[in-house]
Amino acid sequence: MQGSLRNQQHSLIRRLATSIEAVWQQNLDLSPYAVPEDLGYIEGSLEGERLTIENHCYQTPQFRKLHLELAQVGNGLDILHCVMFPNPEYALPIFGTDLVGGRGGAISAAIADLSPINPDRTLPEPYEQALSSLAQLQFSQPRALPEWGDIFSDFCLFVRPVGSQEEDQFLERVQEFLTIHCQIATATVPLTSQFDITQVLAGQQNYCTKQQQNDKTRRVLEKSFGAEWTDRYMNTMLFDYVAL
Ligand code: BLA
Repeated sequence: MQGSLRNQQHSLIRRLATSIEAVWQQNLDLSPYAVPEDLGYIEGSLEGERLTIENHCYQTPQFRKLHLELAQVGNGLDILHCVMFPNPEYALPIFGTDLVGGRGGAISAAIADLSPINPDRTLPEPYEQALSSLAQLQFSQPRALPEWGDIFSDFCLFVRPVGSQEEDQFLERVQEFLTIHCQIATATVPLTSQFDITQVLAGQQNYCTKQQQNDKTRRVLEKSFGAEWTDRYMNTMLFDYVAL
């Protein structure tokens, strides 16, 4: 699972990418996922800076799509985006993480969550238990969620990590989220009731339509690829869902 982009990226992004793939490989039964042919490796530059995107996708019995994306805007901005979309037969939360920052400088946004997909926004009991027993962390610059961010759980971590100690802390917490998630997911029994499966699909759809409202992501993509391409990319690659 080697990529060329990550070697040029911010060290926290590089470390997180490597760590995500390691946890996946250790805990899940990965098979290839067919990325639409023109969306695996993408370069664009319309009016502004060159944007390069590298996509890594897998599937497993529990997850219809594991998506790890690395992106680089010009020479300045580095991005890591990762979402694990469960199969609709598994009533699992959606793991997501996003890191955005300048290469030489600081990461301005570091977010990670296991997001509930049921209307009352609670996580399945094994998740509540495991996540509640993690150590309390302190970050000097917590960040506030945008309006569409009501999809995230109470365990959501959203910070601007300052210094290498906070970067390490963020990385470790994401590793903990991921390990807990993979272990619970692989022990979870699939749903059989069509009603329950429909509820899962509705929850996933809500998650995706909210994420599609992130104007900051949209603006970065539009500058290099235009509005039409960005719409397609956000709806088919970043936050696609199985329609009800
Ligand atoms: C913020 N996402 C951002 C920002 C940029 C991007 C430029 C603003 C950074 C800042 O405020 O400091 C850009 N993110 C991208 C691009 C891609 C990307 C271009 O993934 C892909 C090519 N976003 C996600 C996921 C989550 C997420 C999975 O993709 C959460 C699990 C969250 N990103 C997220 C949030 C913000 C953000 C909550 C802050 C939005 C705001 O403050 O309005």
